[in-house]
Amino acid sequence: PEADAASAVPDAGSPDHVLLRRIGRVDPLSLDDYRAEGGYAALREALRLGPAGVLREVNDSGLVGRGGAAFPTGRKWSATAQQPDAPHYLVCNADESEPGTFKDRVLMEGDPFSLVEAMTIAGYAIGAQTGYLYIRGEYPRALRHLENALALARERDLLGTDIMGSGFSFDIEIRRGAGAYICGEETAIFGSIEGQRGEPRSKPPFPVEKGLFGKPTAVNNVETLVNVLPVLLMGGPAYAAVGTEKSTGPKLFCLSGGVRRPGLYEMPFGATLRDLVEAAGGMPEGRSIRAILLGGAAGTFVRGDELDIPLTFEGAREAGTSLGSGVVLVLDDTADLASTLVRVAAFFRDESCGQCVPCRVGTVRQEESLLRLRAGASPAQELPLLREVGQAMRDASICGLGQTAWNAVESAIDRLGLFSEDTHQTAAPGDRPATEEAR
Ligand code: L3W
Ligand code: SF4
Repeated sequence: PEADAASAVPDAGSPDHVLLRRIGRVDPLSLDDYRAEGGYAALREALRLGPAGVLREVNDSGLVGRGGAAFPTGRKWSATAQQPDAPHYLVCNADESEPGTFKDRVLMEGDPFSLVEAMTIAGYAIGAQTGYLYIRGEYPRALRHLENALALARERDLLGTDIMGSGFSFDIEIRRGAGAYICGEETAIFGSIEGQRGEPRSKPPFPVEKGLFGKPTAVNNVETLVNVLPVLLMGGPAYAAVGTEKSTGPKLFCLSGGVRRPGLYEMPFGATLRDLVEAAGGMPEGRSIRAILLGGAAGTFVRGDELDIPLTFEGAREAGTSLGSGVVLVLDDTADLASTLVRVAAFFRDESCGQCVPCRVGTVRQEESLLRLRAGASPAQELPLLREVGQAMRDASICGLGQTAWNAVESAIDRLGLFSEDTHQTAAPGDRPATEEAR
């Protein structure tokens, strides 16, 4: 078997894994391997339950989206299934582009049949006959493995007409992105698939009502879809018992930065940041945690002494941050935070689609101000401007890109004390090293 996906999973083969359990254990190119390890049992169960039964299990499971926004999957699927307009479409958002995110890549490279099976179940539940898999163009190995999986599934009547003799017909088409971050926004994907510019559309109407080609569409992230397999195999209520009441099931965390063993970790919701850092071996000798960026470029910084934050949607929210899609980027005490922020701001300036003014202009102004601050400009002069620009982007941008482009910068200023008058560009008072806690 190809070892690449497993090399990103430091504890590959752990008996505690649900989502990652086949990574490194099966040949990702072999349908026989996949079936020997439990593959296609969930689809068989879905066909036994019928679409309404699948919707019931997914609703009971409490599964929420893993792409960052945590919207209830059962509600999204039920709303799509109920639409009188036809046809219905399924879109798998595999345009994994959030800086620091690599979970979907590992799933697609190391266990591609699981996504094909999960998409088939989703199509069945929402009444779709066609699913589009929109994959990031920079993932050639994942693409190759998925193309192979689709071809083998078709050969064995697991895709196409009359799947497993059930009368249900469904197939999947792959579309590749071309390097634009914005094409991971769910409505920009529609434009990209339809042959238009990949630009976000205003919501409402939500995709469940008017999505791809103007038809009812369910858009789900790769990890969300793959979770549907354990939902059906365990049953919705048993799945809901994993994790916490409001954040159910297992979750993938993309841990990068200064820890000893960065990589992809699977943990049930409810573990703390400390648990995750400890699972990765803590910090190297002599290093402490300066800050942790949760949720990627669109996310927020927390301090190194906030390792008790629970890794749940509600716990993160209560702590004034958010999990996003599961990025945990650890910056040690040698990190140049001002330069990290400039890099984040440059990313948003580059990736803004330019459609709306607050984001198109705001991301440029934000970067300029950060460059001035890094060069020693007075925070008293710059910070009010930066805040005003940030608030305008948050309040008036059409889509999540502009709405979140100020998150990391704001949190670095307010939570880490970066650019504060007293400590200009250094640690804030009370921002103590957390090496001991990290171990
Ligand atoms: C029906 C309603 N559907 C909302 C649906 C909506 C969408 C989902 C979430 O998320 C997040 C953002 C980034 N009836 C509905 C409804 N929906 N109300 O629910 O919707 P929304 O608009 O809250 O968010 P979004 O723009 O889809 C994006 C965060 O992700 N993010 C980005 C991650 C990047 C990756 C990646 O690279 N793989 O995931 C980073 O944290 O901040 O919160 O389907 O249609 N009434
Ligand atoms: Fe485009 Fe930015 Fe407006 Fe989103 S917020 S539509 S990325 S200009």
